[in-house]
Amino acid sequence: MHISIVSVVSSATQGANALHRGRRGLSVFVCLLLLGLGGGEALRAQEPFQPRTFTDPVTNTTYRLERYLLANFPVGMAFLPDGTLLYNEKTTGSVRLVTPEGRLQPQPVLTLPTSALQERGMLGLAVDPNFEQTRYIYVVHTREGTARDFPANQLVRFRLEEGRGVDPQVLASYPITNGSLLHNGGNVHFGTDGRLYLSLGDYGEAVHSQDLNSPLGKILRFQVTEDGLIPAVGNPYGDDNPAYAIGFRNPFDFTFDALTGRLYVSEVGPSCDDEINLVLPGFNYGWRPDYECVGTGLIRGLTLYAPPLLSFTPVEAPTGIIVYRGAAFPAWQGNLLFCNWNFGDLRRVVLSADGTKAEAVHKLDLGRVGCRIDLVEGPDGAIYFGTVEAGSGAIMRLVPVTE
Ligand SMILES: [Ca+2]
Ligand SMILES: [Ca+2]
Repeated sequence: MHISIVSVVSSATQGANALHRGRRGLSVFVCLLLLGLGGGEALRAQEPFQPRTFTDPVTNTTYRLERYLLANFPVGMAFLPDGTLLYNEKTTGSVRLVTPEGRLQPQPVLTLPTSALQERGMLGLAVDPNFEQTRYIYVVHTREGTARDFPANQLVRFRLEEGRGVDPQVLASYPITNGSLLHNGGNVHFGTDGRLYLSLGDYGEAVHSQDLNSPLGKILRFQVTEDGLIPAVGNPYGDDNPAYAIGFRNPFDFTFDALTGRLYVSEVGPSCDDEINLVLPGFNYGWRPDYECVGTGLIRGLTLYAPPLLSFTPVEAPTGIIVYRGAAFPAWQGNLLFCNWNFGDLRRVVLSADGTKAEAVHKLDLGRVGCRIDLVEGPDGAIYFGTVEAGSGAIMRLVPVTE
């Protein structure tokens, strides 16, 4: 890495507030990374975790919080159809495999040389919708810069063969020409339409978010072919433009409701206006230079502006997000669940029947454990999430308690 903080600061254009927030984000991140390396914390991580039982008072749902396994900064997770769990280690560039019985495969599936400073790293992870035929897995990671090339966020596809990742292929590469360490976005998921969606942050320059010729600050939609990616037919800004929705700052994660196909995104705002958005094709989500905090109000002068479902000030940095459709917690069916980096809260949002409004926001008690990063529903309906406490981190899960 040859990027200095000074160059990041001088290249950022979105004002003092955003910079302030960027620095604060950095210090939290660095502190947690240091905690991960600390001997005392690492020792504590070796102690068995005592499962705890909690009750959601609103739905009278009782759940047990368990530690599934210790894991190093598990920022992306995805289950295979057979119950195998794959997860990304943000800082090492590795993809790891956990058998359906819960045993970690000693060898990583794959390790890609990765720049993991601040918000960079091995980030997004997705399983091909036809995995049983194709064996394809997709990841988004930040490739180091070289003497000739800028660092870049890359979408890489590989085949999973007997626990190993083979034939990695770079499908898309988005160079970080300003050297920014922040706002990578960097998540990948497949829609219920079978298309591949990718989120990219603004790399610290809000002007990209409104520029239809830039992939940054967008949610992109592609059709996957044997050879690679092409913009999906029917995309709202033209068949040759991958942009699906614009005006994002740092869309950290997104999810599709398996029942309705609706797309929801967690969007990390500046020193105000962290958001959960319902994403519709061709709509503008408002992030731009000289952004002023509006909460759920309207922004003048933008066509097709879509206000968020939820807006948070003071900010909490929303991260992993799902719409729960499992059988294990019937009372939470169709609820939107998301975590936040700043406080480690797991929030449960009751959506309107058509999924277009948030009717209530609750918090699920996790004791002192923080739900900091990714969140997925297991094939058993249990809810899995990544934390960075207890040394370098762990994958925790909520399982139902029935008398
Ligand atoms: Ca917005
Ligand atoms: Ca996710």
